Amino acid sequence: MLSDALQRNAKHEARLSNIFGCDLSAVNESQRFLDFSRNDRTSWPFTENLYNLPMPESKPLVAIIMGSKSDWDTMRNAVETLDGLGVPNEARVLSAHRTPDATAEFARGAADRGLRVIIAGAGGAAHLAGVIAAHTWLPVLGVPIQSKLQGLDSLLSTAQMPGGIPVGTLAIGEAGAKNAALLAAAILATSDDTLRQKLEAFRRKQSEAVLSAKLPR
Ligand code: RP5
Repeated sequence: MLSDALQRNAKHEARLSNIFGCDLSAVNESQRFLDFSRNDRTSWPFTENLYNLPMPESKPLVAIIMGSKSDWDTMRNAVETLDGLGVPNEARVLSAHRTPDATAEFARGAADRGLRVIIAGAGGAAHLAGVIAAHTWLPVLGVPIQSKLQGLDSLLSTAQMPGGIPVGTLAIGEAGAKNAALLAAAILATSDDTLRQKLEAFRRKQSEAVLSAKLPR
């Protein structure tokens, strides 16, 4: 059973290393013992730990909303990045035009449910992030999804909010989803030292990976 859990963790780490663009095993290894010795299992970066114990439910701090199930391949980068940093999150599909009432209801109740940052990804005439931002004071980060117009329509619809209701807009596509998660984590890290240390460790590993890159020649 332990070896199964180890294998699953190794697979998970390999997938996250791919997303983060560097080898996270060293970061995770030291963090694992730090977290476990502090009994701080809310920041455990995996849904299952080495002892195959289920994670306790922790209240989501970040919501990842997407306009359609077809956005998942992009937005999963945000979810997996937050998971990798141990940030409790929830993800769901809500559409500003197909489910307008449910979208407004979600946004109005988000802060009271304990959410602290909302990430919204949408494509085309992408008004989802702006509509959500209109109904909450929480910071809203927008991810323009690749579209038939290469995501330029999504980028402009998300970024070009008239003054008064801000949407912090990231890059088009996967990089934007990943950066939205890193930015959400940075916002939370202003009042969470453990998370700040994880972000700093991630930056160090990323720099090391760049400096030790071997070119194919
Ligand atoms: C938007 O329309 C979604 O965010 C998605 O990017 C785009 C296309 O949606 P589907 O027609 O694939 O559901 O609302």
